[in-house]
Amino acid sequence: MFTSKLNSKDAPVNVVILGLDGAGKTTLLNYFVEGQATETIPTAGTNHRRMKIKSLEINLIDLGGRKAFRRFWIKSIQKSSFIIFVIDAAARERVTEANEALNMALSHFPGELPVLILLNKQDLPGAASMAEIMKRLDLSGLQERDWQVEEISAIQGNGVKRAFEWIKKVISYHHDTPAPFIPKDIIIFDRRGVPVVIKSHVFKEGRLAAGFLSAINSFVKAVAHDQLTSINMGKNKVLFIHREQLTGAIIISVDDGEKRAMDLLSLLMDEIIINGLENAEKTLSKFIMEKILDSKVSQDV
Ligand code: G3D
Ligand code: MG
Repeated sequence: MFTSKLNSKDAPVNVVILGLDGAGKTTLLNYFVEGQATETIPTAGTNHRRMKIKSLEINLIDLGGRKAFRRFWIKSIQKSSFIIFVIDAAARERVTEANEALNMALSHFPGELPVLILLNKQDLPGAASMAEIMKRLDLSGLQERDWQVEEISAIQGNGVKRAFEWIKKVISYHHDTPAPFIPKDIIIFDRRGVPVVIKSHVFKEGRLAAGFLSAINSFVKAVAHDQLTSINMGKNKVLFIHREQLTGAIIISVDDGEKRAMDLLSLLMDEIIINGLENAEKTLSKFIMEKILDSKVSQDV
């Protein structure tokens, strides 16, 4: 879910900053955005700030932390992909209350989304250590997540850069999913080595030079089918799968991942076998639309 939220490339990523009133949320937000602490007044509504991490728009939302406001957190939490939870480490008497607020927040936050807990006000002499606070927090809501705890001072900026680096890392990690993988061609041969269906024919792309095609063709005919698993041809690589009298060939660039290609081809061959050879062309077109191209591209084809 995190991945899908972050993959909607046009939409900014919402990061919500939560914590009790006075924990230092607004001070932190200002530090993130301006690189220094600026004076804050207690936040009654919300503060929104935009920033960019690489090409990604980040929408930072700082919500009022007073008890009466906490039920308004839920809507923002549900729209967010990342929670930053700020705890005033110098307010030992409020750690239990902070823990309750944290768990309330987590109960509305999908279980695979990341959480950063910041133990703020480390500049104050009486601030509790990470070990002390961790002992008092119920962290069961974090089990399956990417999560991290950092000690910071939002006023002096200590630890803020480190915390921000973690946010950046997690957000870019989830965002930098590989580009859609589009093989150069897919050819399914029958047991005599005759092509049953070819992707570039289905889409009239004509990407494969005729010579290249016939070379693959002769390879398949010449070599005992089930022994042939891959050949390199210049910048291209052809991978083969043999199944139930059919040979599937997928042509990729030598830089492409073989596993992805083999998984794709294997899936396609299963579908072609299930739907019958006579429907191979239809099965291939549908497969390309649904499994290879995204819906926008497929409309253009
Ligand atoms: P909130 O947005 O979570 O409610 P604020 O909290 O950012 O408004 O901060 C509440 C108070 O804590 C502010 O002081 C702020 O200066 C102070 N504060 C925030 N971060 C730190 C920190 O790291 N160290 C110290 N010592 N103080 C911090 P005032 O006096 O304006 O109420
Ligand atoms: Mg505030």
